[in-house]
Amino acid sequence: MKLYDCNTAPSPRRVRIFLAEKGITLPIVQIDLRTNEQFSPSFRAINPDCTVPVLELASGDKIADAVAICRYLEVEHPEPRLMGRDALEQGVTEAWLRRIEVEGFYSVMDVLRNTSPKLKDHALPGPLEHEQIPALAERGRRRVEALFHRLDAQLSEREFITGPHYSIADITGLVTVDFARWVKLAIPEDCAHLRRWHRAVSDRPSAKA
Ligand SMILES: N[C@@H](CCC(=O)N[C@@H](CS)C(=O)NCC(=O)O)C(=O)O
Repeated sequence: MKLYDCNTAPSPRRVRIFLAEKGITLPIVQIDLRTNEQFSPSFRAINPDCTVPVLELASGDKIADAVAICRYLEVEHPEPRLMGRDALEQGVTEAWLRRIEVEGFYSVMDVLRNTSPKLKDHALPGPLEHEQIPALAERGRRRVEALFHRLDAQLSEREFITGPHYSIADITGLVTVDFARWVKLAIPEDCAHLRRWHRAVSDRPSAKA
């Protein structure tokens, strides 16, 4: 089993933190997104979507999606549980994971990809060209700010996003907050609970992954 990664990119960082929390080490192959290695014929053969992360299994099967990789690893290496310990926790964790991903992670991506001159005509990852739409960047900023306040309220009564246990929702939350700095979106001053949580999850050894 090996992981195709890019050590500066946020999507594979979600998997690296998940692996670190599970105590799993894997051979890692770096794909350099800065030099567009993701579009090389050799990497296209591994993932025609031209994105990282990709988990390649000993069988040759490949999983080319961060959350799908985590789900596979959760089944193969159940402890510690990061996606919920029973049906209710699994449902709640999935709901927060998707909220943070859609309203946070993908909104930061909308801001970055619809404003960066380097990504002109590449407003979405992948091999197809997509023009930049500046209004999506504006909407993305508003969605991220709203999510930060929503998370602050959630964390006012809980140690972690879904309750007393650290989960994949915290991993995606951490990666989203750190990714938001790329577009100069910081945790708002009035979000004390979100700040407290961000300090705590950043102090975990896995955050260095
Ligand atoms: N659905 C994929 C998307 C991953 C993704 O967008 N990865 C980015 C890095 S954060 C990428 O590979 N971008 C390549 C590019 O911008 O051309 C997942 O969540 O795993």
